[in-house]
Amino acid sequence: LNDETSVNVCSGAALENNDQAAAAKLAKERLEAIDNASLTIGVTGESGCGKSSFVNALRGLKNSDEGAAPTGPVETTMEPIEYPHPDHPNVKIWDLPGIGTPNFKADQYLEKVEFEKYDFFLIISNTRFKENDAKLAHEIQKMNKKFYFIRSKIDQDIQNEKRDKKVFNERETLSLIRNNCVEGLKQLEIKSPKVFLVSSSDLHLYDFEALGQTLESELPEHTRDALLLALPNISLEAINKKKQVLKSRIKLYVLGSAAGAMSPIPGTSVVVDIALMVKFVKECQKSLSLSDTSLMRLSEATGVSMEELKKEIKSPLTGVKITAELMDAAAAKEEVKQLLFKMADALSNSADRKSRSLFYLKPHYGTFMVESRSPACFHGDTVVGLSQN
Ligand SMILES: Nc1nc2c(ncn2[C@@H]2O[C@H](COP(=O)(O)OP(=O)(O)OP(=O)(O)O)[C@@H](O)[C@H]2O)c(=O)[nH]1
Ligand SMILES: [Mg+2]
Repeated sequence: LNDETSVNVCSGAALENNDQAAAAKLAKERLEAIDNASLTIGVTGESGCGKSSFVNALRGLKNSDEGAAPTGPVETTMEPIEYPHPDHPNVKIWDLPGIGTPNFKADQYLEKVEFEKYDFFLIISNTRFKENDAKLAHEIQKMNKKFYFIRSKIDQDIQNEKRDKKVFNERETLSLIRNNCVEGLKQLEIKSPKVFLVSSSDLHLYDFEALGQTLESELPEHTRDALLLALPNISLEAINKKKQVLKSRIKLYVLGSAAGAMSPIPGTSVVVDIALMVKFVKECQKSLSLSDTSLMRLSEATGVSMEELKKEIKSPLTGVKITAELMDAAAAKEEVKQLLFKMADALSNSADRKSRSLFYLKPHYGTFMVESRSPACFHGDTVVGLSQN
């Protein structure tokens, strides 16, 4: 089930039977499944091709940042190392040693790096298509695992061509590089090889965005959304995708926040813990680089100062510490009440009109008190979910 359908099932079937507690339980289970979705990516290729630099870029870090995978002009990564995403630790990126190095000979490479544990591989190559690239692609395919081929350090190729050619055409250069990789892979009988040209120091240029789109279309829903939220905020499109994923979760959080707290007797008060609400807003903040730490990382990775970034960002969540008290205060604002009322209304509309339900909430020492009220009473209270009416 995707988020939309599972909410409809929750708020439809369960609410039609006037069983809000069951609806809330379903939503909570769905949220737990989202939390538990994890993705393990293996970044592989020859020594020095730029694997560790790409791992850092994927995690929104510069090579010089604290916690970044070590990089360098000589062989650096000697054993497989796991790098969880700093804001989304369920996305695990493994920086693998170079294939063909003395400790990781080509013929035993995949066994040694324990290939089974990766959901898919990113094969990195920084030169013309070579024997080890072919070996890796062939072996990964034999193991029934997926891979995407990344031609790295494109900025260097562009620079070299500019220096060496009288007439330089960037598009032709890029197409030449891409074709070389595609042809190399086709010779391995890989039908429609996926090749992406990337520069880890300038992710917004070339094919990084296209890599994100391909992964989005090919990954299963759970892991796809986990990855989408973790990808660096390098374009408006990336941010809008995140917005869609987060938006689709709002209804689940609204319903799920009431799990286990629904009153079995219609018309009596129940209490809803707002910890889940705080968790969701924090998730939005991290995914959109709005917390101070993620904003600082974005500033370092892009070279745009914190001040400039803050000037451009319109979100009221920018740099704010999200606490239960803050959520209480926010929920008391008139415009938030209106918004929450609309949400409650939209949710209850998905149930049978006859059993149409509204829950009314008011802040209560870090939790929300939920009470059944008639809609006429709503103006004095904070509305968050659904309730019997
Ligand atoms: N110009 C440019 N340099 C890059 C890029 N990616 C990596 N490099 C440089 O290439 C060198 C090797 O990069 P690493 O990321 O350490 O390569 P690696 O594949 O992890 O190397 P090993 O761990 O030794 O196998 C470093 O000096 C990086 O700064 C890139 O996209 N553009
Ligand atoms: Mg390395």
